[in-house]
Amino acid sequence: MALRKRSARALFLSLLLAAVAVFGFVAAGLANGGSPAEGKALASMPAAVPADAAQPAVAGPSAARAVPAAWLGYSGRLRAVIDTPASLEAQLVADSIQSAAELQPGLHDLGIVTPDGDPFYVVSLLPYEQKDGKRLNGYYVGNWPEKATTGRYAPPAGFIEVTPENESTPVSQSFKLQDFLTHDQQGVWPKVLVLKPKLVDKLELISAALAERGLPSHLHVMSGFRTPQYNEQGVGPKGGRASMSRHMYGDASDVFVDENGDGVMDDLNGDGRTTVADAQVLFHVAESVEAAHPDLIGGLSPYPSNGVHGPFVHVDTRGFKARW
Ligand SMILES: [Ca+2]
Ligand SMILES: [Ca+2]
Ligand SMILES: [Zn+2]
Repeated sequence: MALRKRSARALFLSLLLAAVAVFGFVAAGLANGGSPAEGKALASMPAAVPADAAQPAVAGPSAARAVPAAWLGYSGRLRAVIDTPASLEAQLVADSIQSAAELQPGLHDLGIVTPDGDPFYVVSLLPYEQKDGKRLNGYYVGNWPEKATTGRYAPPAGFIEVTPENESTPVSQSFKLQDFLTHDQQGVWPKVLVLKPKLVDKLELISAALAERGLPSHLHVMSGFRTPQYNEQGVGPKGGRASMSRHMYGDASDVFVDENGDGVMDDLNGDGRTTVADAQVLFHVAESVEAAHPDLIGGLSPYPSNGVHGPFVHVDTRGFKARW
C-alpha cells in the first residue's frame, strides 16, 4: 500500500515536472518567436504588478484583510477598534486575521479594511499603570475617583496617547481622535484620551437617524473626554459638571448639530431660531436610536444655551437609561 502510494506520488511529480517543462518551452517559444500580439500580451503581464503595488502601503503580512463585523459597530461606520493589548490579541486570534500582531500601545494600520475599502485602525491602549501620580508623560490628568475598582466607575483600563501626527486619525466615518480631546494644555503633547467605540457608534447612528429624517446631520462634539482634573474644575452649581461625570470614562459627549459650520446648533425645528427646542429635536432622535439599539443605552439630556455655549445634548453609553 505504502509502496503504491509512493509510486503514485512519483508519477504525479513527473507529470508535474513535464507540465512545467512544456509550459516553459511554450512560453520561451512565444517570447522568442511568437506573434507580435502574443509577445505584447506577455510583455504587458508584469505591468499588472506595479498597478497592485500602487495601492496604499500597509504594514503586516498580507494586505486587505476584512474587518470583523462587530468592530464596525451597529452603524457600520466605526473605523477603529480601541482596547487593551491583551484583549485585542485575543480578538485578533479568534478572528484569525492576525496571529502575531505587533500590539504595542499605540495606533496600528495592520492592513485591515472596511467593506468600502477604508483603512481600519487598531488602537492598543497604554496601560493605566503607566500613569505616574497625576500625570502621564507630562500631561496633567489628575486622579479618577476611588469609588470603585470594578464596573462602570472603575478607572479606565488604559489610555490613547494622541500626538500631532495621529490626532486626525478617523475613529469612524465622521469622527477623529482629536474631536474627543480634553480642551486644555494646548501645547502639551502627547495628550491623553479615553474613548469608547460604543459612544462613537451611538453618535454615528444619531447622525444617520437625523439624515433619514431629512435633517442636517453633521454632529459637532463640544466636549468629549474630560480628564478628572479638568472635570473637577467645573463641578459645582456654576460649572454644572457631575463629580462622577461619564466624560471621565470616555463614553460621554456633549454634541450639537452643525451642518452649516457656524459653531452653534442648527435650526432643527425650522422656527428660524437656535434654542433648546432644537436640542430637544436632537434628544428625541437620540432616544429613537436607543430604542433601536438597547446595547447603546445610557444618559441623554438636552441643555439650553448659556453665556458660554449654545444648546446641546449630552449623550453617553453608561449601560442604563438616565435622563435629567
Ligand atoms: Ca450651526
Ligand atoms: Ca429652532
Ligand atoms: Zn455631558
